[in-house]
Amino acid sequence: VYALEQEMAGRLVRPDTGKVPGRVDYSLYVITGDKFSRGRPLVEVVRAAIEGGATVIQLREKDFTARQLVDAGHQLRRLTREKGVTFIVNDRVDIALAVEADGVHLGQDDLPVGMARKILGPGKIIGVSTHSIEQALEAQRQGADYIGVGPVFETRTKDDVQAPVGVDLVRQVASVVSIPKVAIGGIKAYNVEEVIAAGADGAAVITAVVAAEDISGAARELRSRIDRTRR
Ligand code: 3NM
Repeated sequence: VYALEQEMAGRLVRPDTGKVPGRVDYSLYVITGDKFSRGRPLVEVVRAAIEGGATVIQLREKDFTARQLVDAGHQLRRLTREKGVTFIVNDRVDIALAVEADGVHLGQDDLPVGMARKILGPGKIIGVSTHSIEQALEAQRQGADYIGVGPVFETRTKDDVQAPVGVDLVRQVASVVSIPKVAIGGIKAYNVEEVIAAGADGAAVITAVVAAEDISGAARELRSRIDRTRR
């Protein structure tokens, strides 16, 4: 029985993170945004976010070269591994693999989930940005591990962002989609409880954390409101 248990544990627990896939804590999902961080080094911003309670970190730097992404990715991988935090790379399946990230986050115009899975191999997390019920259901059908739903509120952080979808879309998605869903877009301490109450498994933020003067304090405030509201 012991040997069997060991074998099962070996299959279920990922050797790189010690985490069980599908058992990721999406509560406070912090995305980098170097240009909003007031010149503070990326790795220090992320360190403070984790200290405040971030459970997932996503490297998302649209203006970085591949070389810069690899350098930042290695630093963030080292830090997140040390802290036991999930690490996701935006858009770039190649960079995610190169830096041994836990997974990749894909937009509607990026690689389809199946193709990303084929490249990444088993055991990696694939997230997809969705902006409607149809896209949410399609991402689930394609085998995404989690989805982003947004922009829930008005945000100017993303260049090509669409009109806010509102908390109602989070509620509708939560009622029909069974994979984890993370609300995103304009989420702050004063409105985070609404999205969690609507059924989101977590809140994803850029500026609420990375642009804050007190990064760990901002993360801690969000995290405590999320934990308090979760059903
Ligand atoms: N994706 P902030 S909204 C990166 O709707 C991103 O898919 C969105 O930044 C989506 O927390 C968004 O500063 C920007 O509003 C989130």
